[in-house]
Amino acid sequence: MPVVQHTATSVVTIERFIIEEERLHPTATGELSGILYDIALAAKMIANKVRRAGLADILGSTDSSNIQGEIQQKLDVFANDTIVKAMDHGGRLCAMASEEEPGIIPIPDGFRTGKYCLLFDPLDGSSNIDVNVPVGTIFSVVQKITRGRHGEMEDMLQPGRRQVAAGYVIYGSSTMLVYTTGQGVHGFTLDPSIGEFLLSHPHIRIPDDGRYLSVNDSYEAQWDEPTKLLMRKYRGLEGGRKPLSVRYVGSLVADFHRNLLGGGIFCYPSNKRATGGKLRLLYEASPLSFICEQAGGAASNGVERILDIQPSELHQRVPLFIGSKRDVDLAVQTLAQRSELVEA
Ligand code: P6P
Repeated sequence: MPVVQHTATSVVTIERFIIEEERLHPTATGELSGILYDIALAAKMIANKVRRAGLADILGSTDSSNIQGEIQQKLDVFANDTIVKAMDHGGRLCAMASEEEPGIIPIPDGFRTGKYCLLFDPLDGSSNIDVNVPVGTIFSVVQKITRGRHGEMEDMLQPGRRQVAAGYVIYGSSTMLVYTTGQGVHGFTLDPSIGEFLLSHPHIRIPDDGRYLSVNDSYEAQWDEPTKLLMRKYRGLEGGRKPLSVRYVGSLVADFHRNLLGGGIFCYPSNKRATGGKLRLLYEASPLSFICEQAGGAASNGVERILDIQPSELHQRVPLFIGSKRDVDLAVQTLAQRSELVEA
């Protein structure tokens, strides 16, 4: 199926790109396009708030009685509510799930429902806002598999390979929306002067020859021996590989986005205190893994492909090794020693 051909010099809004992509699918109903439009709208509203978070103290008198700390603490709640309000009445969704809410977010009675479910982390890494580190929104779209109008837990607990769309917004030096619908990965940069996301990174491919290693090695004492060996290999201390440069800002979307463009690997291994890892499967690891694979990379929990994991709980955590395929393969190969140690 031919993909939409644009270059970085084409002036293409995300709305136009979505329509052109939709035309490549004769059976498309436009519902998925509508979801992507609404996510872009919510992203603009969140970007507007995040961009001014540091000024809340000054703007508090004009903006509201909020003080900086209060707005910062509430930014992830604001982001959550903005997405829910932008998405709940469009008639394309049958349910939502958010990192901010314990259970399924139903579509209110009186609103039309659709055939898709949206799972999202409204503002990942929000604790970084007060030190001006980029934060992000991550989203995943799956098709309803149960009968009836409203989404159920079974609709949410689908393996990542069943996603129909996934993306993230990074609120950094510029605001970018990066998404895939299975036809490659495309990035759009917000031009705040006209309030439009413009195509800036068509057909993103992750470099095979990775440059970066992103890992919080303050947990080294908590890692098992194969994990410690793997990090020594990435650093060129073992196995003769060219050492990777360590870059870690502690904000998943920022670390992932840099490695997607520059090549390399992001690792959040299991450790003695977080035996199942820290990051969430359904609305963090799974959508980023769909994007990474569509860009030519790979993603694993150290044993199996992230997109093949059958979820059992809405907020379940997972160890994550995601990035350039060669670097992920090295993780799986090195961590396989765990089973050898167990069998020995
Ligand atoms: P640690 C932010 O709190 C977050 O959820 C991700 O954005 C980030 O990758 C990770 O946690 C950082 O965790 O344990 O290194 O502080």
